[in-house]
Amino acid sequence: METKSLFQFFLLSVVFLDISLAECNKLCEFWKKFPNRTSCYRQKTNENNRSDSTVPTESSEQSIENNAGATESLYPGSDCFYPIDNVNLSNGSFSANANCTTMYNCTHGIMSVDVEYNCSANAVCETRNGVRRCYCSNGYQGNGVVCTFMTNCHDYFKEGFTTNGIYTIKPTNWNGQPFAVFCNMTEGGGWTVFQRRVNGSVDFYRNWTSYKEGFGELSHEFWLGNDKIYYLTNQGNCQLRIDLVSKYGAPYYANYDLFRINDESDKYRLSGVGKFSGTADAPGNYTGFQVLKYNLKVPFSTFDKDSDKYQDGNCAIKHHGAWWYKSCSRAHLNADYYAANDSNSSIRWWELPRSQFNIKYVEMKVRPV
Ligand SMILES: [Ca+2]
Repeated sequence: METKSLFQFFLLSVVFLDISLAECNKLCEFWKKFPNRTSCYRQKTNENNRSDSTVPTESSEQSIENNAGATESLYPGSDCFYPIDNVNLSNGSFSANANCTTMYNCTHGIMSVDVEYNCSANAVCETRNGVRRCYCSNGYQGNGVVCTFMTNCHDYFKEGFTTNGIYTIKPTNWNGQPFAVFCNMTEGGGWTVFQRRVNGSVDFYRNWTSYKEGFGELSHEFWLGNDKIYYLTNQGNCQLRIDLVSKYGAPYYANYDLFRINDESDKYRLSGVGKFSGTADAPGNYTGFQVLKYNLKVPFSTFDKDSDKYQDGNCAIKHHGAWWYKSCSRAHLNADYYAANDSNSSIRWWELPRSQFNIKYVEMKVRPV
């Protein structure tokens, strides 16, 4: 115990007299000869170059150099002890103190101590998997010091959320409150769903305002809303996936490697439809026709707002739906669920094998490319 107290006196001298790292190294070399030695450490003092992403990780040797100025490996594999706060850490680990106002990080036997560590207002101080630190609250992503809103379901997926369900997001540039979306974490994960048809329990024959704002239930049948779809599809490039189940119960899908709509000032025009891949593409006359490409560059229409190119009327009324109608469309995924057999007002996808009409199930979703 006597030798340990003597050593602590030396260590305190290192901190308070600002002894150089080289001298610190010598001290450690000296003390290495003794069993149960404590490690060398440095206190972080200059926060001028503080980064927003410096939660230490086991491989963040670079950040250690930046934070603590410790560029030499003293004792690879050795543990750390910081006597001032009585903190022990194994090599390569890090942990905050009880109220997450100081972060300790042990790398190569050097303990770096960040006394300006502090949780974001949108974070909690918790211990998870044995590591105490700031963790961003639900709906936020980041290192706990800086937390930003999740902007889509893919952000959640990247953070390890792999369960289908309702999550809260705030897309880039969205000025309203964060809102709920349904995330489909299958088929590669991270899909933000914006339309679903299941059994016809929700009426999709609705007006412009209803399609602008959205309707239905996220866990069942719904349209997310054109304003939200605009922001979702304009924060970087998105791909679109449409899952379909035919009237005979067979599943198909259509994938477009780009999907984007414009805002209301341009009538939610379908401004981007990329390359098609998938199974919703019948061999025959329409092979390669790719259905949705027909609607590219076309504005959105509802029964009370005719933006289509159909001279004799309003496609939304003719087909009982709301869509990017031209004159009119190869896809009618917002049309009637309980339409008569093979009716033009039924949910329809022109290239679906065997029958294009009366589709039983639809889910439309986007994900960043
Ligand atoms: Ca018209």
